[in-house]
Amino acid sequence: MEFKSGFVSIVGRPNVGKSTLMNSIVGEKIAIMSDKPQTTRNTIQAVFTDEDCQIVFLDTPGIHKPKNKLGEMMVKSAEDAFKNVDCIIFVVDDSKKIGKGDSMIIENLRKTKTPVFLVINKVDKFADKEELFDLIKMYDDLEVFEQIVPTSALKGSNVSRLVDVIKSNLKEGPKYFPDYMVTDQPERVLVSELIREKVLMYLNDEVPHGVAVEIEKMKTRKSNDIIDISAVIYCERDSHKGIIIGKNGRKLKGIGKSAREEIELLLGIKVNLQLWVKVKENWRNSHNYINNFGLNE
Ligand code: GDP
Ligand code: MG
Ligand code: K
Repeated sequence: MEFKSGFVSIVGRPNVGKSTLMNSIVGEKIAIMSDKPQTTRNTIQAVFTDEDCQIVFLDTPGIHKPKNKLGEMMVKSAEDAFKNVDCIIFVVDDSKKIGKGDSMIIENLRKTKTPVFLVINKVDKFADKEELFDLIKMYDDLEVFEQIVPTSALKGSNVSRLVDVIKSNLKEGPKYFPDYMVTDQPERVLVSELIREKVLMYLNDEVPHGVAVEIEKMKTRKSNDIIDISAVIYCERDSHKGIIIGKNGRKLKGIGKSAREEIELLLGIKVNLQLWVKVKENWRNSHNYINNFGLNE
């Protein structure tokens, strides 16, 4: 069976039960990474791993009402963050009306091409099924959500259904993290994944799947205004290497430029990106090798 993995954005107002939901999904398997106050960055909230898949949950800061210029920039970067995930989970609770904050989020979600799933949490609070059906209908009428999953994160009801829905939306991919979380540098993983995404985008399926990215160096300069990143793009054949580099290095340049721009958005700092292409046959068969991607110094 192929291993599937991917990144999922989790979005929703405070108090709807996002943290409780993450806890319920990952259970004892892995620690919740963070419940930080808003920053401009996307942070890893939790990682779910089982025999055949790994789901990396990211929270998406700055999607709420922009209050000023900085706020607007954060919203922009949140919108961009939506493009780099496999799906978006929007969490609401048992509230009968859609508030202003949620409306803003929903209008943002409507614009994205990424599939959006709605979780209606706290269903244990409903006195009868009719109330839930009414709410499902209200959200369904918006025509924004691919699927609607009612859950009670507190009681653990229907949480496995949500995992199945996410799973069915993931593509084949590596295990970014070991079964137990060891990294304190999830950003490395995000950066390497971003570069990999750009490589695949530029290749148009010419080198399907046989590409991995390892971050060799990621260090902020003393001046604190620029980060130097060097990364190796691994492929399986010499011919692939040629394709990735392109005529006069043009393809690699394009990959580097668009990766750099998105990493700058992700990290909120100027990036100096160096990319190298190396051939490593059968890297896919080496499990340890994959686990180390983006994780070692
Ligand atoms: P977050 O701010 O979205 O991360 O929300 P939290 O996970 O911190 O939950 C906010 C509050 O809602 C806490 O008191 C939770 O115990 C409660 N809560 C979360 N999920 C449920 C649920 O399914 N049912 C009920 N009744 N309460 C819940
Ligand atoms: Mg929380
Ligand atoms: K959508």
